[in-house]
Amino acid sequence: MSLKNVPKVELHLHLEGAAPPAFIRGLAKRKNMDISGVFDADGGYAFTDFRHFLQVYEAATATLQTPEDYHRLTLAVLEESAANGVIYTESFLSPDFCGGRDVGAWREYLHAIRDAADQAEREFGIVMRGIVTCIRHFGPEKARQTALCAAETAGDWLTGFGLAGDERVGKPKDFAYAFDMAREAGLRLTAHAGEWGGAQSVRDALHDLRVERIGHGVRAAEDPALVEELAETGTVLEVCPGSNIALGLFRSWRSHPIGGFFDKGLKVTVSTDDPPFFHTSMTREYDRLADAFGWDDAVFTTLNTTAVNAAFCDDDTRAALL
Ligand code: ES4
Ligand code: ZN
Repeated sequence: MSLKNVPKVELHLHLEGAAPPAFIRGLAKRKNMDISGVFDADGGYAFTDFRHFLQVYEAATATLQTPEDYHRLTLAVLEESAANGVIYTESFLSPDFCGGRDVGAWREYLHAIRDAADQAEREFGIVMRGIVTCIRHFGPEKARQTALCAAETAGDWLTGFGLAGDERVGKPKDFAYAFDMAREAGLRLTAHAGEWGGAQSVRDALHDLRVERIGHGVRAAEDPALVEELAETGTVLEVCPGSNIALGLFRSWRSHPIGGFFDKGLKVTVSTDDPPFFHTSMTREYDRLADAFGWDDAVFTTLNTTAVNAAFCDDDTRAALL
């Protein structure tokens, strides 16, 4: 049985990372760009580990060069999400890739993405909101410029600010200024932590950036006191099990910590991260979790209610999802 038609809420999706390989191949061909190293023999994305993944991601993203490219990308991504039963999605958007952190250029990219999101809502019934993300391995100065782009466009659609990229580079504290700027602008906050860094990395994101959600957070499982803190503070985890398994962080679905986290009452949600890169979809995530942990519709309803309550949208939008 497939859980394809179960309504799903996704909080952690990188827009460029959701680009179908054929879409990127088509753009590269039209622009006469040679990005053959990006693909494997089957035409999928090819990478060996997380660092290589980030390089391939950036090489594929180099084909996206105009607001119109992002308009088409957003429509394609949302159509695919809706086909998997996703009714609401929060997507990470990167001014680094959309106009090189120039506020004026960023406004044009954001306008195109929003326009595509409005069209997708009318045509496919899926609701999208945006989270501007800075990229850790690009450094704190670029993060500040990214936060300025976010602050200038904050509102009812661009609702959050986040930190992605290589968790092994730098410390959350280096990004505190950018996060303070985003918080001042009314943006809600999340950060990737506890994926390539351990429990201390999650603590640092919580205490130094004061985020209300953590992207991944799965390595908190190594520290029972931190699990306790996550439970007590009601921190929401954007867990992406298929991504973790594809990148070799855990060997199997059954050994993934999401099962134990749920049993302990942590606020867990399920997302795909970068679905074509990890050969996954929201349907596959749900199907594998059902197989691994015996989760039924009641569990998935709990996960989705948690996700709706943790979504960075306004309360009217939230109420329509519950
Ligand atoms: C990421 Cl910068 C970036 N892009 C896509 N997926 C990611 N995961 C962590 N950082
Ligand atoms: Zn991610």
